Amino acid sequence: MNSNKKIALITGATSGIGRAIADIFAKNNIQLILCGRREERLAEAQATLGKETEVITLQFDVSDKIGVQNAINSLPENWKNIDILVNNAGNAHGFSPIQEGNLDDWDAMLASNVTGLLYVSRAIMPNMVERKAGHIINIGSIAGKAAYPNGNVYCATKAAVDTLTQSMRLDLNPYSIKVTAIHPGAAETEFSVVRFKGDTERAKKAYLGYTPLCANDVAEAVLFVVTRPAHVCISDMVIYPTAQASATIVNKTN
Ligand code: NDP
Ligand code: 8X3
Repeated sequence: MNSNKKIALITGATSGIGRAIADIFAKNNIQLILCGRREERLAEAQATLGKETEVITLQFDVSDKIGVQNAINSLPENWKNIDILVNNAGNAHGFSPIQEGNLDDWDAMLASNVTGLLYVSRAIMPNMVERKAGHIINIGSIAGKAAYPNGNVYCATKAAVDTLTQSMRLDLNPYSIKVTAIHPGAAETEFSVVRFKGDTERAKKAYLGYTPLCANDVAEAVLFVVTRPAHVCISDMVIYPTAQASATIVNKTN
């Protein structure tokens, strides 16, 4: 434990964008609280990144109200002052027209992408308010900026992330807490495998014929926003792959 280093809590640190943020934070002298449901992935991340910085892990589902609060309460005293919260956990489940939507998929998306973000933030914000310091980064999506066919509930959850980010910035303004949303376009992670329920062939097709973002492209943006001077808050950042102009317009070369 090094009291000169910042402490970051990252949700969804077991894969994709969250893991890339953990990697880049570790290289930049930030202590890590890594969160996710898959324990073996958390253990691997701790073993690997523990060589570069101090790391602890918390295993919980962001949509479990009690589980979230218990996990945050369980932090050792010298880890409780979280400087950076990255609300990254989330996924799309399914890809159907709204009239054919699967109710369990809807529940899962609302639970992880909206309710979970709220529960984790609610557990951490009071400490930031008390210290009049902190930075919250919410990972939204271009899906929250404009709906696309079959995106329906996923798009709505990310529009909620966009609005909640604005609300947080307003309510936390008196306490000098920075609030940022980062909205990536297509990034090749486990995202499409989850959306298409383990159909890896279909997931791969989402990234064929162009160069999508990689998780590290988003992580570099997160590192940029958390390393601005105290008086600078990047409030909203949209990041597309160069080939993509909207969720549905992608310049495919083959
Ligand atoms: P991944 O599927 O690779 O990662 C999702 C992460 O979220 C995993 O670490 C998973 O961990 C965690 N997670 C999901 N549900 C829960 C839950 N209920 N409780 C706790 N953790 C959960 O996808 P990405 O890295 O791409 O996604 C990260 C974020 O980026 C998401 O919010 C996504 O919506 C957003 N995004 C992704 C884009 C893309 O094209 N990939 C573009 C725009 C935004 P575990 O399963 O271990 O719990
Ligand atoms: C993930 C990007 O375009 O598949 O949020 O919704 S998209």
